[in-house]
Parts: sequence; structure tokens; C-alpha cells
Amino acid sequence: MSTTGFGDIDWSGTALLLIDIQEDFISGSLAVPTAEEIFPPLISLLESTSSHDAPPLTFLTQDYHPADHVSFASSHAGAKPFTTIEVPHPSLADKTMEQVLWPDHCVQSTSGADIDARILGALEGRGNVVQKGTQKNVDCYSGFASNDYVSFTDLARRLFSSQPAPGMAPVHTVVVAGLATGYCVRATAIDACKYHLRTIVLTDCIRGTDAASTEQAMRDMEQFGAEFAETTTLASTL
Ligand code: VGL
Ligand code: ZN
Repeated sequence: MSTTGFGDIDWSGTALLLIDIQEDFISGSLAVPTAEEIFPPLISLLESTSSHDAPPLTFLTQDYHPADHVSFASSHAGAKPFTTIEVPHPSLADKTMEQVLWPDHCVQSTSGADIDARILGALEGRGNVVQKGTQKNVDCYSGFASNDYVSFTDLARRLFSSQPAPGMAPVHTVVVAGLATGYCVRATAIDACKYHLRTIVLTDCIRGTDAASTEQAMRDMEQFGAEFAETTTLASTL
């Protein structure tokens, strides 16, 4: 894994993407075992950006599923969480898609879907929430698009608008943190690379559900061109 120095980071065109920092992934039904470890470095970064003249534009993705979502094992008779099945492609009648089945998580209007209050507090109201996974028949790991890449959140449109926030320069760099490394962090970072954004993944502010998916995701993100950094390195460029 190559780690980058940040002498050249241009904060005026940098956005923070905070992925699925929600109760169910921290202490709920799909808890990432070491999720708590991301909070000290991430909160200190958010606090130092808050005191900056122009804090970076910040997006918070929120996994937000209907109660009968296709990704829930409970939606498929006899199926167990953490297994993989083929589900019908939502648009292509003769195709299926691989779907990992999860315990019910981040159900709409439940506290498990709430974004962590410490993160919201550190942002002092500056976060823009991007909901995903809201359609019953398709899962959505990336903050940009559903897993079939037929529907899109408004994240790309907002990042690529000519003035993403009042007075802000166009975005060319994203800093990615959150949960879980093997799924939603991976998919979001890879999509950001595909959009030719400079993509910096904060290694001390991401955690995964299991070692295998986490290690594979680190290799995949690097292959697509993501850079890796620790928060202290990044914060020293503020
Ligand atoms: C995620 C599994 C299911 C994630 C979301 O945020 O990484 N993982 N839904
Ligand atoms: Zn989910």
C-alpha cells in the first residue's frame, strides 16, 4: 500500500465523503467490530476543518433501506445472513445479480439508520446527507450509484457543479472515510477514481466487517488509483 504525502493538497477543491457512519454499523445489527476506532482521528479532523476559513464541502452517505429490502436475508425464505445469492436484475429480465445477504440493517425511520451524533456534532450542521439503498429491489454500496448502475444519487452532480458550495472552487479531490471498508467505502472510492477525482482514503478512519473483504478492498482501491493517508498527515496540510 502506498501512502501519500500532502504538501500539494488543495483544500479549496476538496470534499469529504463520510460513508455510512450509522448506528447499525457501529453498535447495531451489522456492527463493524472496531468501528469505534475511527472516531478519535475523524472527529479531530472534522474539528480542525470546522475552524478553517472555508471548511471542505462534506457529504454523509446514509444506507437507508425499506424493511423488505433485497439485501436482507429475512426477505428471502430460508436464507441466512452472510451468504450470497443471485437475485433478479431489476431491469434486465434474463439477468441476475450477485447479492450478499445481510442482517436487517439501516431500516428507514429506525434509530439504526441514524448517522452518529458525534460526527454530526463535530460538523456543526455542515454535512449534506446522501441517502442510498432506498429502492427495494437493488442494493447500493457506492455513494454515487446503485449496484446495477441504473440509478444515481445526486452526489456526482453536486460534486461536479461549477460552484459546489458558495464561493467554492470545483471539486477535484475527495477524502473518503467511514464504514465498511470492504463494501461501501470500497465502492465509493472506486467510483470516485472512475470520475477522475483525486481519491484519498483515510486509513485510520475506515474499518471493515472482516479481514478478507477489507484486505481485498484495499488492493482494489489502490488498483483504481486511490491514495492512502493517515489523518495526522492530512490535517498537517490544513
Ligand atoms: C454496507 C453492507 C450492507 C456498508 C451497507 O456500509 O459497507 N455493508 N450495507
Ligand atoms: Zn445496506
